[in-house]
Amino acid sequence: INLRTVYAFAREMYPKITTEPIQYGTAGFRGKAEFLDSVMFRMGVLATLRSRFRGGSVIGVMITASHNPEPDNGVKLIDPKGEMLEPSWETIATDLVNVSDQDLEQQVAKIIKDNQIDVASSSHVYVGMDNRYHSPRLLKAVSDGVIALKGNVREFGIVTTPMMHYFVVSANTKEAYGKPTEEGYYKKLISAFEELRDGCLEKGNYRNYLVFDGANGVGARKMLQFIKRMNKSLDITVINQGIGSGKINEDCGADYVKVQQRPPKSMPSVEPFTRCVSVDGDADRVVYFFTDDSGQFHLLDGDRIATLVAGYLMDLIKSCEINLRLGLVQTAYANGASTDYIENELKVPVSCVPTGVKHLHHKALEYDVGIYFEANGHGTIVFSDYAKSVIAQAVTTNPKAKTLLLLIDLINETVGDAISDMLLVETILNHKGWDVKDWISTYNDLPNRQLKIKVKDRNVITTTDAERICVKPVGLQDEINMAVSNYKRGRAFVRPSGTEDVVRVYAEAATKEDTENLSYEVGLLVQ
Ligand code: 16G
Ligand code: ZN
Repeated sequence: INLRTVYAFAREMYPKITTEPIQYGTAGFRGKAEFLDSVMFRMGVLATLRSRFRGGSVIGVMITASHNPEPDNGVKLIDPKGEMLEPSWETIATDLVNVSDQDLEQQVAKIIKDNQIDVASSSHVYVGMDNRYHSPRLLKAVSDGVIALKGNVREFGIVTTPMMHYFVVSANTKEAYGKPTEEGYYKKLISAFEELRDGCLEKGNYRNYLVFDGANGVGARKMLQFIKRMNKSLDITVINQGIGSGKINEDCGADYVKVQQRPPKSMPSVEPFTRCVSVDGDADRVVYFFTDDSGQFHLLDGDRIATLVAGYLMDLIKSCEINLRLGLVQTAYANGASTDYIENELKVPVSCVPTGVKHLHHKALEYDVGIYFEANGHGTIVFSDYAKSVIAQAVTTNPKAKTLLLLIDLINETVGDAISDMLLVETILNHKGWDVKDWISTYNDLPNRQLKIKVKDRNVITTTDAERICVKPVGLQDEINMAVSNYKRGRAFVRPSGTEDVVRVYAEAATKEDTENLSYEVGLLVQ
């Protein structure tokens, strides 16, 4: 490979137009789309090198800015087993993206040398994008980066983030996981879902109807595809389909619903207690909500999904008479009431880790059945190889174990998947004969509030104990403790955001008023 061509190509087609440093953060590179062309080209280059480094395994590249506003875009790399890019390569990525066009050739040579990459070996990169209008342009830049280094690129067009993770895993496991195509993905999920329904569409309080808010993103398009292929096993109205004037994530979607604690602005009027689902712009997060007969809004977020799933799986495992270690992983954002419920009622072990999917996923792998969810609705369930073999064995003696086997197929283990998670929740509610009233009555959420505080340098705040304790600036934690001690069931923490230039404040307490006051007080301490 002639690196000179790479350099010439980059300078001509994808010049770096800003010297503002950019960092590979919790969710890859994010920023205003107009500054990302050179980032994308270089990430195409990096994915090619990463694939060679991993012996030719498929590496995924997803172009999306998830729940960010429409003018933003972003990119993240997916490692061979569907996991997030290895941390040491995050640094390599950051360095590569920040060098000048002049230094690009040298930097690429350095990566090759440092990692002893055989540039003549084969390389495979899969690339997909969300439906932002600038995504196709950025996707071309990634592909050009792959081609510049003579790698193989396969473009998947508009897909959800979890679909990309699925494609990468299926390809790298020789299709044991399913076919690495869009149809393969639909087929895997829909066949498991319909078999789990077993022709029983409604049961007890469970009704088959729901409203799906697609956030004007790719999740809406894919849900329409699901509906076409499903045998009417769910009756779904899709809103915020991304047609017309609606912008991605604007006044709708999982982030809006969760943070604003209200339905999307475009919500049609529906019967009270109708199940509604919101996903984010790239469909890797999901929350449920409903409005009761007095017009009051109720949220069923990631914590609710986690507790529903944990309770159900625990019962199912028990009834199959098998012994598997089940555990749940949360972050500091989990509602205190959900943690109490899991520990004291469900008696499932809970651990708390720092924000970001990679931390949750990693911890969940320590259990036979590891359930992880962020309160914002991102999560999934991972089954160890041991668990899978025990379940497969149990099927021969206990027909109930078949349900577990089908659930494994329904769940996208590689990463949180809004649509797969939704089908899982629908399955559990259907099996239990539950409506949203039954679901929400399992415990009472503590009122909670999140604030964003703009500061000069958010990195002056450092934390420990899964972000629950503030280490620096010295003394701040004592002040937070003082504030918290004045409120019944009070809890609060502060942490620097990994995706925005702000400090985040979280507070919860016994009453709404107390929560408002506590968050305000803690916010003042940070400023
Ligand atoms: C990213 C993370 C998400 C986390 C969020 C926190 C991944 C794939 N995504 O979107 O899990 O909740 O960042 O953002 O890890 P913050 O640091 O700005 O609060
Ligand atoms: Zn997302």
